[in-house]
Amino acid sequence: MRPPVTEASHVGSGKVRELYALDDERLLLVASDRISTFDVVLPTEIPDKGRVLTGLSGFWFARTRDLVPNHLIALREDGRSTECRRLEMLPIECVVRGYLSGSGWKDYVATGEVCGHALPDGLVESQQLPRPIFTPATKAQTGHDENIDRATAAELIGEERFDEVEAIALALYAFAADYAHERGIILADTKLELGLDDEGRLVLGDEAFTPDSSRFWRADGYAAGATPPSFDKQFVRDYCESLGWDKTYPGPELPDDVVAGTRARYVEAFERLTGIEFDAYLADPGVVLR
Ligand code: PZK
Repeated sequence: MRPPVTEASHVGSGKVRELYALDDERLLLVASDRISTFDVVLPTEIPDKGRVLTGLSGFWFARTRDLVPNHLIALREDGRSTECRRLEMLPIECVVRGYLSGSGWKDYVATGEVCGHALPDGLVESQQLPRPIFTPATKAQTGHDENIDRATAAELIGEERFDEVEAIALALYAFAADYAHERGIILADTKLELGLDDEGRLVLGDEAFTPDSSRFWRADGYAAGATPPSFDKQFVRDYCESLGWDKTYPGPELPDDVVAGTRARYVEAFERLTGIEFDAYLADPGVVLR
């Protein structure tokens, strides 16, 4: 992706995002339109996907700042770039699960527990948990993050910090999951990234409550006992499955109807959650912050 400003130096890449340094205190987080499925970034982009994710993150940052401060300084006019405060990121992924899916479901089937949380017998895939649980993970440089228990996470960040992080992550999830549920979307789980500012205070960073960092399911039609369709990526997954692709690099090009249908799902998620027309966001990204 073209560097956003000539003075900014590239400091990192995610699968679908780039990070640039603006100065000693500030970073620029740029969300591309790339999409990944089955852990592979596809050669075809979804127009405006990065803007949807950036707008959603901004929306949530503006509405959760009384729960925990966040790194957002400003949204750029391009709608896909976030100026943010530079933090010292914690070395764990802060995952909260309200439903039993993905690696949480796998761990439960294997051990009856997730990250040391003993769960009732007889739960089925995608079932709502008795209460949301904090299920931290390591940050893998390559491959998959590994779920870890309280003791392992506390070795990395300390016991006191662990308790603080767990309480904040659960409060953020409860807020966003309730908000989303009122708008017909189940927030099955979410991954948050917290860091410390220069005074050692916890600050929410990265992206928050986007379809790339969370599992979104449609509330109508939700049923436990199977894998609910992904709100955003289901057309892409179905198309990829129909090809018999082996899920190794490179992934397939997507046909126009799959691209259009997927873009529509991202825009629908944005509009349902924010109550703001996506065109209004494109005209002025600041609308999500008010
Ligand atoms: C930071 N990442 C992950 C995200 C990438 C990499 N506010 C911050 N301060 C310091 N570091 C980070 C952040 C944030 N957010 C985030 N790595 C470092 C990441 C997107 C693209 F290349």
